[in-house]
Amino acid sequence: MQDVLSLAHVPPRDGRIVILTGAGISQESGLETFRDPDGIWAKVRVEDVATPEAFARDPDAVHAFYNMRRARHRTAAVAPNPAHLALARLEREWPGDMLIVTQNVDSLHERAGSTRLIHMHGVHSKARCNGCGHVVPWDGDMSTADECAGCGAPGGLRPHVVWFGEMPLELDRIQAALSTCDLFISIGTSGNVYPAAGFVKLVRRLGAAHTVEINLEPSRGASQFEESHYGTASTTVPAYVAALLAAAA
Ligand code: BV8
Repeated sequence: MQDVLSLAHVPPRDGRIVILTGAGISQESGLETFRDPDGIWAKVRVEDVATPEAFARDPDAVHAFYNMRRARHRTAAVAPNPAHLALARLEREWPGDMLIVTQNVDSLHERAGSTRLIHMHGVHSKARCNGCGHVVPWDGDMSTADECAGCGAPGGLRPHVVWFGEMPLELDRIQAALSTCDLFISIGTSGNVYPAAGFVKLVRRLGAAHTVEINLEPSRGASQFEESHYGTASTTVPAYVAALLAAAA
C-alpha cells in the first residue's frame, strides 16, 4: 500500500515544478553517495580526482576513478529505484511543467523514463575532448591513449563531468526555470556544493515558489525550506508524488 504524505502546500494545477536531485536519490540503487560516512570522499580526495588540476597532474588516476564508477554503474544491480520511477510518473501525470536538475552523473533518471532533465554536473556516459570540446557517448573505460574523433588530438579525452572550479552546465536554463517555478523540491542532496546548494535561496529571493526538502536527514540548508519530509528516497518520494497528484486531481 502506497504511503501518502500530508502536504503543507499544493501548487496550482498548471504550476511549474523544479526538482533538484543529488546522490541520495541513487543510494538505494547501489551507487555510493559522496559525503556519507562510507561515501566516495571518505575513500578518495577531491583534489586527486575531481579537479582540472588533478587531471593535468595525473590523468591516469582520474581516468581510473571514473572508469571504476562507470563500470559500477554498468552492473545489472544498479537500476532505477522507486524514487526515480516516481519522478518519471510525476512528469507523465502532472498537468503543469516539470524539470529535473540533477547533480548526479548517473543515468538512472533517464532509465526510469524522465525526459525533462538537466545534468548540471555532466554525465558518466560521455567523453569530451580537452582540445576541441567535441562530446561523444562513452560507456567503456577511458584512457590517455584514446583520441578525439573530432580533432584527433592524442590523449585529449576527459570524462564529460563538471569538476570543482569548473562552471556547471546549462546554468542559464536552470536559473530561468528556478525564477518562474511554483514549487521547488530538493531530493537527496546534502546542500554542500554550490551553486546547486544556493538554488533554494535563489528561488525564495526570485519568486513565489514553495520550497520542499526530501532527504534522509536535514541537509546543510534545511532551515531554508518551508516544508520537509525525511526518510529514504524510495519510500518518501513516491509518497510525496502520490499526495501531489491526488491533490491536483
Ligand atoms: C563552480 C563531479 C564557478 C562529478 C562534483 C559559491 C558559489 C559558487 C561556487 C562555490 C561557492 N562556494 C564554493 C564554491 C566552489 C565549489 C563548491 O561548492 N565547493 C564546496 C565543496 C564548498 N563549487 C564548484 O566548484 C562548482 N563550480 O563554482 O564554478 C561558479 C561560480 C559561481 C556560479 C556558478 C559557477 C562545481 C561543483 C561540481 C563539482 N563536481 N562532482 C562527479 O564526480 O560526480 S560535486 C559532487 O557533489 C557530485 O556532483 C555531487 O552530486 C555533488 C553534491 O553532492 P550530493 O549529491 O549532495 O551528495 P552528498 O553525498 O553530499 O549528499 C547525499 C545526501 O543524500 C545526504 O544528505 C544524505 O543524507 C542523503 N541520502 C543518503 N542516502 C539517502 C539519502 N536521502 C534519501 N534516501 C537515501 N537512501
